[in-house]
Amino acid sequence: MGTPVLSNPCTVVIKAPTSPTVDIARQELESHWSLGSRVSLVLNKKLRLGEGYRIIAKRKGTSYEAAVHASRPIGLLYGAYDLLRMQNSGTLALHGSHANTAVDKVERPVFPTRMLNHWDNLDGSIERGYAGKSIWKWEQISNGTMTETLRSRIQQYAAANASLGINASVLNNVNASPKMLTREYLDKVKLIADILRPYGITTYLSINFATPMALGDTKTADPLDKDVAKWWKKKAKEVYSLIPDFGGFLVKANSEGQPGPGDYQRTHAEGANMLADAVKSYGGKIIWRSFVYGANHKNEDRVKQSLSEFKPMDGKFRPNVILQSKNGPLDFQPREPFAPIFMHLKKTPQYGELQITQEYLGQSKHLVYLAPMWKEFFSFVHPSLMQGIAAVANIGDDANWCGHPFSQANWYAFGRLAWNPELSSEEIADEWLRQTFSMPDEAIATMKSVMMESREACVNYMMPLGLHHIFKFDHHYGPEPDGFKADYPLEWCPVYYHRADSIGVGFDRTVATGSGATAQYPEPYASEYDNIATCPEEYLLWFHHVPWTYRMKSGKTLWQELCDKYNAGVATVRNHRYIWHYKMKPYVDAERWQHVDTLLNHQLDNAREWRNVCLDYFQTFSKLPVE
Ligand code: GCW
Repeated sequence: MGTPVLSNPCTVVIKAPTSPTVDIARQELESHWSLGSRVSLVLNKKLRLGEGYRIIAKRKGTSYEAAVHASRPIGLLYGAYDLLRMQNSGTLALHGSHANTAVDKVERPVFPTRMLNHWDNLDGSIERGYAGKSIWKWEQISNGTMTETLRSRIQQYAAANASLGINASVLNNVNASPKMLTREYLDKVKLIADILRPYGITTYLSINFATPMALGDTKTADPLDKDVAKWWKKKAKEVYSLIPDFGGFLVKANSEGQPGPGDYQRTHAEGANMLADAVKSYGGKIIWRSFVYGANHKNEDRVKQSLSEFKPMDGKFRPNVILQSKNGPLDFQPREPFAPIFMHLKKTPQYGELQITQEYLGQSKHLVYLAPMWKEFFSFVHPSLMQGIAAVANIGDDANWCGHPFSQANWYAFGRLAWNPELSSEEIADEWLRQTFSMPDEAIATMKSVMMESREACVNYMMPLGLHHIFKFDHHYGPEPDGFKADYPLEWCPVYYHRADSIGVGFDRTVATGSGATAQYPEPYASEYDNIATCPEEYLLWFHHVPWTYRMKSGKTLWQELCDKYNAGVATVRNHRYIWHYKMKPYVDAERWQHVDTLLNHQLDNAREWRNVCLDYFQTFSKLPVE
């Protein structure tokens, strides 16, 4: 967070027992609070606010009197950061008409678990990482110490997360190396966990299900084998002896080549429960991912498979197993209808999994603000259906953490929505812009609309009207609508998803003539999506194979509408580039202005390429003119 260290630090009055967390809160306020000479931190267990806090601030003459009350130290820290956020975004200010002269508010997080999933590998690379290498420099940790550079970087990471209320972090890739659980690495993890702890962040690890066998300690990884269960119990004991408040394990099993209980004809529940028993006495959790396809239900439409797999297991998991599912039924596409699994499992606690790193949304090269996409998800899947919310991080060792200067807004927005999914995308963008740039109100408003339009623009120039997964193989950056490889699984091939032919385009998922995926939705969605006349047009080609000359609500043909959407996407990016290039220069330092300007030029080229490649390709089927 932003303001410079002050020469006259304010006095922080502390009515709380000393603790490392309270100490951080004090230091942050001493260094950055500039609206008053005194601010109080008051711990009162009777308040029963959990991780929450109450802030009381009043403007008196030329300064504010402010106090944070909480029932736990972490509440004081979160409250301190909120005060700074209000200061740095102008909600509290000594001048100006729109600042509040008095605030009295109580804040409590909506999701108990607010978690980042790093897809970081032990060799420093990051799966789907676009902001440099991993921030965990494993080689800089040895013999119980780490370099000062690393310690300070991890502290900054922890502070940034705590300032948003993020309280859990899975350090390594779900495609996990068995080496993660060796003593060598656990000793290093302990040191990281020690840094994250006072910031309220619980450390978790992803595990490879076959770890005991891969390390040569057992002959099998069969979850019902006694030696295997014993190995995991012993390993859990070791982990908890190093990190007593360790969160637990995140598991990707029998998915995209990862080992799992299915290798031994055991169910996901049998696999998860064996691990759950190993960590239970320590209060540990097993977070089991539902992102499974190409296994037991491989002949089904991919979007149906995870529900088919996991619905019969509802009620069969131990209480400390959580099922984690992506927001959409396929895979982090620019737009997907919500994943129906959240409504079907009644006895299993669930986490939602979002993706901050823009694997399918231009990576760190496109300005795409993701809050509107996540709000769309919450508008279908009520937050009360989930005990937690996780997101695949976009953090790397780039100096600006996230690659694209605007990608930071997505990390920020995830944290804010995990705290309170009722916040609007606009509010969050406004807060972020004011804390990130010093711009006059008009420029803030302009950039806010750029951010707000950016995700829809991306959908439009990449795959409008419900098209999905027409990305280039492997890297998922550019378009490859004709993508087909006979030696690849069909569900990795773009042609499998758009199904363009001389009649029309789109994936028929209706009950009568298609894959029947619409039937996995609860009413009223099932009927609405199943019927071409009532299916929302943004999902049209997701659920229906639609004739090229079909009349859309606008009165245009599908083909014309498709062309218009692609063009609209390009036009929006062109306008964003224009705004940044011609209007924002006075308000942004030269380096960031240049960086964003270059990226927007690149994004515009890419948007044109998407449009041209896709329309040229689809035209070979529609045989209709492109205007
Ligand atoms: O989106 C796909 C990615 C894989 C990823 C996988 C998953 C970690 O392309 O890179 O693997 O999803 O979520 O497991």
